[in-house]
Amino acid sequence: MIVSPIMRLLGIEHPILQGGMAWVSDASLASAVSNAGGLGILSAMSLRAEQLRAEIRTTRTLTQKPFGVNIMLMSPHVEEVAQCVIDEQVPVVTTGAGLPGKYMPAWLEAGIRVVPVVPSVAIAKMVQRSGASAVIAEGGESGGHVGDLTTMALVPQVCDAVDIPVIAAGGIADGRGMAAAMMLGAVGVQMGTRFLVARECTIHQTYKDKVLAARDIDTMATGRRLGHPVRALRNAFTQEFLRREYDSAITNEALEQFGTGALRRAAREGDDRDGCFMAGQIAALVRREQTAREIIEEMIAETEQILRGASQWVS
Ligand code: TUI
Repeated sequence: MIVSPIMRLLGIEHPILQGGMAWVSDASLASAVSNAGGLGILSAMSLRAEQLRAEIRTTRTLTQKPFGVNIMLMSPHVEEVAQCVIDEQVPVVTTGAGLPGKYMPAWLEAGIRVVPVVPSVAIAKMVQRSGASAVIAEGGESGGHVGDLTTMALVPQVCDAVDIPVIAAGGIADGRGMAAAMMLGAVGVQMGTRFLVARECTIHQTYKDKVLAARDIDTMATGRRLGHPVRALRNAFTQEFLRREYDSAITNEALEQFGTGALRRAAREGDDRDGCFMAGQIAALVRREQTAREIIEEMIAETEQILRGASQWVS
């Protein structure tokens, strides 16, 4: 068993969070992770409040355990989903792709534990001041919307800068990564890419197959020009996006428009020409489909073995 202060804080049995991934993290995946003792997280992505409410209620029929909702702060419906998590008494909210400050007082008032994803020390300090219970320090190895710093550089700097627990994310897919994150000062990990291939993950099989077949150099980040680079598996879509990104005749609005709907096409339709298959740099470490429980139990067993063996380096 691995013991960590976030187990008590979040009401979980293992310090592993499942990332809230748009078009991926639904009631099926989140409930499976929570039932296995981790923290399953639903993605509010660009849902309307009524759609999120339905997903939250479905999750409650599938698990008695705590779960979270990830709110993507660039969503056009952020105001209504921010209220929805209060109405539905969701125990944990994680945020991404922006600053949650505006919503914090109402969430704290409702007794919600807020755990923002942060890409830098400055933002970690800011969310600590506004009442975050913990932070997820996510390095740019991760899939989706990425920050500049690597997990290796970011996690210890965030740990030094804040007094609240730090969870590491980005580039972690096995016990080696989890043990290393704990050596950097993290009290747990959040994983996205490894859970893409969980049996309970409902994405298109083509997406899973692409993750399972990926090599180390098969992801790339596109969209720097727009100020929010996104890491995904290289394919026809990322090639074309990159070409347009370097074409000064194409406006930012047209480039945004080109990206719209691409993640849905990947996750729901398995569209390898026009879909954006977001995944982290450790996709190549993910080699087989397993249940969420198998993933979590294997992670914990490997981490335990590595942490127990760590004293071999000291005489
Ligand atoms: O949010 C993520 N990963 C995501 S969001 C997403 S959907 C999307 N699609 C297209 C463009 C943008 C988003 C796909 N993957 N991870 C958490 C994360 N948060 N990574 C980085 C940040 C972040 C960045 C800036 C958090 C706070 C922040 O504040 C600074 C600011 O200026 O808002």
